Amino acid sequence: MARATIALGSNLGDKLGALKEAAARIERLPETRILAKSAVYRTPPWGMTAQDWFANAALIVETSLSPDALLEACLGIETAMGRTRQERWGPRRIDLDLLYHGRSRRNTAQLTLPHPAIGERAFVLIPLNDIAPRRRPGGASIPALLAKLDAQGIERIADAF
Ligand code: A4P
Ligand code: MG
Repeated sequence: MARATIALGSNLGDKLGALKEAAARIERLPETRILAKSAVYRTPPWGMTAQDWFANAALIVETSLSPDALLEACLGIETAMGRTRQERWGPRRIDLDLLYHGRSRRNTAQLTLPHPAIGERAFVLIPLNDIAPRRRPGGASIPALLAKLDAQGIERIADAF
């Protein structure tokens, strides 16, 4: 069994509904249960800014799925929820990023762990802080990382999903 952390994002249609549906689908994965969920945040679009705002959140699971199997399962949930891959960073009903899987470290074309961009994105760090405040992505505390980022316009919109 390992603990894994997943970041969720949605910026199409019923965003909070999409986060809830994704969590329900994660809960139904074999040998996987959710241990903790963050609050839900409204975040300005990052990367490709000419798109709607995102609802972002994060959760921790306990799972016996391997990193590759869990990534595969997450990509399967994205597809089942109607995500079609078009432009990079473009609009999506659901995006699931694997932030951590136990102590796994790897860098392959398929999967990089820990996720390489955690420390650069307030929309990931703020939900992560709800469920894992002692994490130190890249060796720095979450507050220290956030102090260097633009977290303007990020707003808590729901206590749970
Ligand atoms: N991949 C490698 N490592 C991982 C990992 N740790 N977790 C590979 C998940 N996937 C990983 O991802 C492309 C490939 O990355 C996957 O097939 C997997 O094998 P993708 O989800 O198809 O592509 P993407 O999401 O369009 O690109 P990318 O670079 O992952 O974008 P991001 O970083 O996910 O950014 N603004 C706000 N406010 N909130 C957001 O959530 N999200 C994005 C997408 C842009 N702007 C945003 C938000
Ligand atoms: Mg992604």
